[in-house]
Amino acid sequence: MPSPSRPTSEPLVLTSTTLGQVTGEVVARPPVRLLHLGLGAFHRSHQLWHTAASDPDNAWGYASFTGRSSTAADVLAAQEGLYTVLVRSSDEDDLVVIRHLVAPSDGADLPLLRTYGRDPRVAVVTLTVTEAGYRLDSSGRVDLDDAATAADIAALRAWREGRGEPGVTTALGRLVLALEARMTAGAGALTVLPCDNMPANGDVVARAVADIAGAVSDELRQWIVDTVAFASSVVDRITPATTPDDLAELRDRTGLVDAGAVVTEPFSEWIIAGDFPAGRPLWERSGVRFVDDIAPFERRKLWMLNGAHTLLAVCGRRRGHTTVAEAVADPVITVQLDQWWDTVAELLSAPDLHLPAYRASLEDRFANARIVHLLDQIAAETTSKLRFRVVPVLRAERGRGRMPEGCVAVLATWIAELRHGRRDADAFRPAIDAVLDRSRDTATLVAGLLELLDPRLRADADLITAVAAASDALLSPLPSSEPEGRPRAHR
Ligand code: CS2
Repeated sequence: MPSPSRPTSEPLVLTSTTLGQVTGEVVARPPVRLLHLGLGAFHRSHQLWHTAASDPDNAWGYASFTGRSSTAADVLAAQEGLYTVLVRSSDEDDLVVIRHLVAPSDGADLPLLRTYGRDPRVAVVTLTVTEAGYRLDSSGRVDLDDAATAADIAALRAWREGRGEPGVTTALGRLVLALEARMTAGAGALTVLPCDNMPANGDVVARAVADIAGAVSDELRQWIVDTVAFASSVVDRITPATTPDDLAELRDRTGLVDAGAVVTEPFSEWIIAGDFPAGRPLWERSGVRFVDDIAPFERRKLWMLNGAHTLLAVCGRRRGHTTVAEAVADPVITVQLDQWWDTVAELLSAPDLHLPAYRASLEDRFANARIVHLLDQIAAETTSKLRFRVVPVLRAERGRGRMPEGCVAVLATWIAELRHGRRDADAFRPAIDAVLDRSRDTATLVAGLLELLDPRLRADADLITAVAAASDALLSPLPSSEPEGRPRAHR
């Protein structure tokens, strides 16, 4: 019996064959010379986009590993790693199919990771694992007592002693595993290039990797310190989670089904400082800047953009807003935002920062309502984010003897929302719950939560008083009964 034929109108999945049919070209793919940990939407809209835009000769392909879930790798592998970046300005969409994701891979596939680690042609490992993904303590060091990190160290030790496959789960544990494979193979130097929103991210990761490796073996630690280059980078491109509507729209426009597509804004920035002993793509062809001193650019981006984002997520949601564009259309929020930017701008002093233009461009970018950037997405991992985005501004201001209203407002609102029972995804949730449960008065509660952000804040009695008063002022009258779930000692 003949098999039923597919209806001709059924859209085809994006692959090199279907793309070739649509464009009439043979779709060439580069060899793998770049590794990535954290195959999410941002990696697709940023590092992969820049690599594709700067590599007309197809010399630099990526093998990119997912984090905790294999979903993105499964989806992209079914499309041979091809996917579309939909660049969405305030009035039009531009589409580009990226061919540089050669091996979308499951992060749990450790033998594959080791294979790439051993390959001397691999020259750079980039990371986008989120601030919380590094599992740092409040002093910025990797927390070796953290259960997952400790388990990885034990697994890496057992692996070096020849006892079975290592079941390593953390991003840094996997990075150390790849480096161990490289050392053992004698494959030579490469560069680790973190692309997460942390100041001095190269130095932070270098120290964390050395600490983990040192707990595994002195030889490994020494090899890493002597051989591996750690570069720092500032990355910027607003990339909200792709929605089913985006995918449907794309299918209607191209006739191809692309479940790996990402939507992003036209703006993109990548600033890098560091050495590349094994080479790198000519990323500058796509506008990437290489600088000697990255610190001023880090502060500008983390404080002006990310700090403002966290302010919008915390204070905007409290006012009932759902997206960034909605929040910045609210005059109450714009007053807070302007106050925040004024404070930050005063602290940023370096030539070359072009602050008025930078701020004006942020206003435009945030107001682009065609980029549906959910405040809930930004609110994930607020504790880690506050550490890098708000606390440095707060400490600089307190050091000058000032009580920065913008910082106090964000912290007080964050705390008021926690007291109201808001539960966003946060690696520090157990610690937050412990503080909420044990604190009998607002000042103790505020001191405990500020201590999670930076232990030095606990000693600042004036700050605690200011945040506690602002937080109390935000609390609506207590509900008559306990909310469902866990009982709360204090709110
Ligand atoms: C955002 C960032 O979710 C967040 O915390 O602040 O992802 C932001 O969109 C990017 O850093 C923009 O470059």
